[in-house]
Amino acid sequence: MGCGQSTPKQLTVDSRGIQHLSDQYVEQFFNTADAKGNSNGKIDIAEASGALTQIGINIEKSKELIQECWELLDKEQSKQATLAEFKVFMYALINSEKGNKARTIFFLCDKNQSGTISVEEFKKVAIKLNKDLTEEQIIEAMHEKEEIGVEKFIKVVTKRI
Ligand SMILES: [Ca+2]
Ligand SMILES: [Ca+2]
Repeated sequence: MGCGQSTPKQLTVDSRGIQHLSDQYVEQFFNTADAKGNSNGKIDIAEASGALTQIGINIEKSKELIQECWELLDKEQSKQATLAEFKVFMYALINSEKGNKARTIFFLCDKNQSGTISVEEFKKVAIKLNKDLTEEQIIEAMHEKEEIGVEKFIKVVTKRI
């Protein structure tokens, strides 16, 4: 299960097997890290990594995954994350697996942490991952469902057409 093998008290696992960090913990961590730095309402990857260590993630072992996750999130390459971005970063990271980019992208898109993403979000990311995927194929894959889970998402986006 991703890089969060142990289950520290800040982590909970829902019925789908998806891990969640308490909002309170993430916010507290963010504010403390930002206050130690320049209090500009943003933290950088080094500051963010402190939270990973606290919840038992080995930063050295997960280096590539952290880098990939951060790069996917930080589209303007500002090297800084707001609280909202940091929340998504942590959520995606604790549920990611090394070498499974589709999985990381899914969780980065699942901003409300429901474990599913909508058709609109799905279209955005699926096309990014697999340029051969047409809108019709995406809609067909959704079977008119409004939301799609991670297993189904990976199956569709990694399918070679
Ligand atoms: Ca800062
Ligand atoms: Ca969602």
